[in-house]
Amino acid sequence: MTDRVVVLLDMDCFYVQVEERDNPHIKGVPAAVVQYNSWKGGGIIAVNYEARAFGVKRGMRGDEARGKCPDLQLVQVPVNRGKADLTKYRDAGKEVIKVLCEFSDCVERASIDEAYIELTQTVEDRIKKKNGTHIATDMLKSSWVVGYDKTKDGDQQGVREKGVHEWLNSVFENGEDAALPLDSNHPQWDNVRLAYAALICEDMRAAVLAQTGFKCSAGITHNKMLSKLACGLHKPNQQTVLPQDEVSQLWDGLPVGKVRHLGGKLGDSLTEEMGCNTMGDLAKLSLQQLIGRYDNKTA
Ligand code: TTP
Repeated sequence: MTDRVVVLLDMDCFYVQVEERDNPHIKGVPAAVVQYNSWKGGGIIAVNYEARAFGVKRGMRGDEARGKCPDLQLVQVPVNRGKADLTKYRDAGKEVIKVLCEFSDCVERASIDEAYIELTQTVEDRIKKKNGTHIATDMLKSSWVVGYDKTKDGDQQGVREKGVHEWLNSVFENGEDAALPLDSNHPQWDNVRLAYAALICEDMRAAVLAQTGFKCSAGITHNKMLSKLACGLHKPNQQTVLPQDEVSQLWDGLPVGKVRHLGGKLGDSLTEEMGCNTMGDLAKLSLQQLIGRYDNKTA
């Protein structure tokens, strides 16, 4: 199940970033985008991270949010013939996709502000090209590795860097300075590919920033479901690697509904009928048990 390397890239507070690019005076200050209906200050649909620090959340009315953050800048979604006009956000999303296509032939747009990027081939090509070169901690400047990312309050960046360093040391047998295990039968081969994917993803996110002005976060794993999950673990403007050997530990404490496709009725049914509260519970069920309850494809 680890033959592929897939990235999910998700723009940070996307509509606000688009508005910030058009109105630089709101950059770096608390800001939110509201729906065209201006009742009670409008319904908030996107919030930047500066405003989130004050407790401003999607779904609040603008007036309520200003109660939490008096200096909050509110920007209205453009309106055309009485309806929200999302053209500028869609166009901005297309700009990002164009950059991503420079890094892979296989990019799937998943929503207005996120895309899956199949990096399997790109990674293999880069490993061949870099034959024998290692990846140093400081090449992964905004990367986190699940299982090596336990932070209490305090020096987040210090913890991040230490975690990346430890992980790279475990992947490249003799430390970062070792030659790469280039053999695909090597026990660390999957992690070598993830490390290279992280390196490419750092470049890809830097290219998105340079060419569009937008910041984003990413998840790097062997499949779409895990990449989507990993992406949400460290935001904004960060990327998270989830090595396959760390998945079961992550699963144990993770409610089923947090995972892609399991947030709705299917997740409810898994909890109520199959007794799965966490992904760990779900992982203990056999495929046969799931086929006994759901159709083959769902199982
Ligand atoms: P999201 O990616 O869900 O959120 P976000 O980009 O604002 O913030 P984050 O950094 O947490 O990823 O949504 C992308 C955009 O889609 C968002 O900026 C506004 C729009 N949107 C809506 O209009 N209504 C909604 O209910 C949601 C979830 C998003």
